[in-house]
Amino acid sequence: MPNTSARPKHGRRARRRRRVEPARDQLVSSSLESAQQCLLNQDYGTAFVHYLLVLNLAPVFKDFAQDSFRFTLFKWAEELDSVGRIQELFDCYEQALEIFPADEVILNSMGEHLFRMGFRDEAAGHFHKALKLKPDYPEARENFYRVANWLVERWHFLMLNDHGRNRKYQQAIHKAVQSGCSTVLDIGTGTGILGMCAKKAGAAEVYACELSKTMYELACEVVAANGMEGSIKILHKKSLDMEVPTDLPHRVSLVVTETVDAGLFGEGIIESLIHAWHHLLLPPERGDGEFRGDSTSGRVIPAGATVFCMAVECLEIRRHHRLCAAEVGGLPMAAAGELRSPVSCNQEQDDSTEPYTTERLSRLPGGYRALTEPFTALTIDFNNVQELEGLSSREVREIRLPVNQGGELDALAVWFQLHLDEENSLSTGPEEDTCWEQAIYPVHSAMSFALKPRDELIVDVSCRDAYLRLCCVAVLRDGHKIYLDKRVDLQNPGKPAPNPNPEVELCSALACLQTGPSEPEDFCMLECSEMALLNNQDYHQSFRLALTKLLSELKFKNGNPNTGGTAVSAVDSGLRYVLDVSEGFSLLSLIAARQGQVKAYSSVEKTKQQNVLRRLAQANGISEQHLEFWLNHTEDEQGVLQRPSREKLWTAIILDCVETCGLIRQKLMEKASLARFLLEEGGRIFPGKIVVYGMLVESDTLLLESAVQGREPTLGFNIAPFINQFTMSTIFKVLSGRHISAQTVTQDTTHSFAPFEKLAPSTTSSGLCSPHHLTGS
Ligand code: 44T
Repeated sequence: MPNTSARPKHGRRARRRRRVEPARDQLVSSSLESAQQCLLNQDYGTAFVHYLLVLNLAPVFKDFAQDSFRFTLFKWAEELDSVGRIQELFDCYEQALEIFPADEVILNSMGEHLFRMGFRDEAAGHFHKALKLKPDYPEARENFYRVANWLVERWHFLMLNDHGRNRKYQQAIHKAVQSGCSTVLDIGTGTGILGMCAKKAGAAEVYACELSKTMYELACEVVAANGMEGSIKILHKKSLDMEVPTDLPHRVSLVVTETVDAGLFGEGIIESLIHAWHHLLLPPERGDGEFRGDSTSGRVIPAGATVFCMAVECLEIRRHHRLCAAEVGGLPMAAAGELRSPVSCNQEQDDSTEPYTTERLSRLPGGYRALTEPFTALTIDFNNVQELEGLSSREVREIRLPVNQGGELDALAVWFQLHLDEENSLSTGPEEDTCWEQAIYPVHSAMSFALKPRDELIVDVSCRDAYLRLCCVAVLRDGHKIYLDKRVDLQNPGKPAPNPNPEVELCSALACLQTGPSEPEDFCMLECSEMALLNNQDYHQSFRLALTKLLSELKFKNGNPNTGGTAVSAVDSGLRYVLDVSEGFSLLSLIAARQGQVKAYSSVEKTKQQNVLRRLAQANGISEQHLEFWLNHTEDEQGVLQRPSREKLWTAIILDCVETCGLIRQKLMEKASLARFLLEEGGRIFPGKIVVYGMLVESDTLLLESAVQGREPTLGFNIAPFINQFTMSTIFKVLSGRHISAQTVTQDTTHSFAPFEKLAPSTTSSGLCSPHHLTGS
């Protein structure tokens, strides 16, 4: 404590200080005492406030109180988290970081909370900061590895490892520069590779822009490491925000870019190029079309693209995007109404839906079958600004794909050929050995539709909101048009369209009988992983059998411990209570309720999904009182595990803590030990145990996705050590025989594992580490 008896030096101010200081010191010391006492009493909230006061008033105590302060913060945050007071939780962390801005432990812990709340970029940023402050901090390193893909997406590794692609870009750039394009702008430079190609080819001025901060910083490091620091000007900007002369001294003669995704336009190349032609590029070559190559006209690499599409049958795609069976775990599903994945282009654009997903078709477990030949869906000339501008206003174009293989229509697969210049082109097709995936437009308007040879598939092609949209509209069979969306028949809007699949028709008829006709917009969205789980018959059947077994075992036991001795209402007597705490959409509560004499509690939270369960319950003879939505009644997470009501215990608690990607939800596992005390005698937790298997694998693909493999693939440029800082220690993959070689390969199984870091000399790890999670998640 400062010496309060010291003589004051200056008149009134000093007198005031003399009065204030002892009071303040007293406040500080009594607050410190209170903080410590509250901490002992485990009253973390009050302890935290006292510590804040002490440390704000008397920073001299920072060193002394740092450990207890952290401990208090973490405990209090845990409490706030458990009751969903998230805003307050982050306020506390922010207050803590104001006092200890360079505390790596607080930063790392805040990152963990951010991560769990879904703020992944921000979480990654916090782990990164913690690691920068203390590079040998293992927790932050571990966490950072696990979220590195939010800062540097995995495809950067694939693209940089694709020597063929890099080489073709290099050749095209070299030719353009040699033929006179001396000023170059690389849009979306990533690690800077295309910009460096331009410089190496002899361009006088090279500029590059990159919108991601992490990638921009990486590009700066890479360019410097390759001795081009002064000769490439890199901007942390979106190209659309650039202008002459602020960002570029004058217009350039060449724009190079690979801002394309699997669906070509998803990274905004159309908008970027329209802007570039208007603001950043010299005017295009006119007249004869032949590029003469001088510094007075502008051009773009790639020069253009051709987009292809093809209809495919693919079980792996089907099971992720639509319901594949009429019954799940013995439960007829007709009354569920339409269930869809969030990938769809035939509905109004909405934030929760994407027009396509991406897959590398050749690597999908179970493979795929082409039902049509590849067909040209669109061509585009990037050197023609009118064409670029006209793209979004282009009419919806109908194309017809002759079917040459019978099979179920599951999706349209889309890929493209990128014409870098007259000689060099890249293809992202399914048959190519490249880094590219294909864009997948799943079909889910009909439960199943079998195409026959000689059918013609009618597809609408349009370009809206900078996305290429393809929609399977109808099938032309023996001169008749069969519309695929059963809810609209364009020719006969009054009547539902004839459905070629009698089973589907029967199911929808039954659904209508039981629930009345559904509204056209009455569909329910499920995540792809939820859909895949719903389609997993073994999974539901196993739960069903286990539940049946348990309930019949208990039925023959003497008396019901729930009701033993106490008076119960007639409705409750003999009832068993089953709680399903699965996350997301789950049918297991209904499967339990269907056993009879069971009251089931579901944890499904979304209203539309609850309605699906209610409809299914009604259609399957489960009365309203026998299905409850647990989370509708509990205000906080603590309540998730409670007794069904006073004096009752659970017969079964379904606690499925394995995510479809293979991760184990640690929090839910922890709850299992708590749940045990809430079970009636003979009651069970499902699953009873989980066996985790592991195996050592060798996989080139995995390697290519994990780290840049030296200098060779990147044209001799020194890029690998920089981007490989963002290598992850654990990744999640569906493994199939094509990816890996190992002793045993389980098809169609998802595993999480840590790859060997073959080329990362800094790792001391001897190989596979145990796949575990972010601390606290
Ligand atoms: N992924 C394909 C996308 N950018 C390809 O920030 C293929 C996905 C893919 N910067 C598996 C395999 C593959 N101004 O760093 C990014 C991005 C940046 C811009 C400045 C702009 N207007 C833009 C637009 C984008 O450009 C970089 C590349 S974008 C696309 C790369 C291997 N899954």
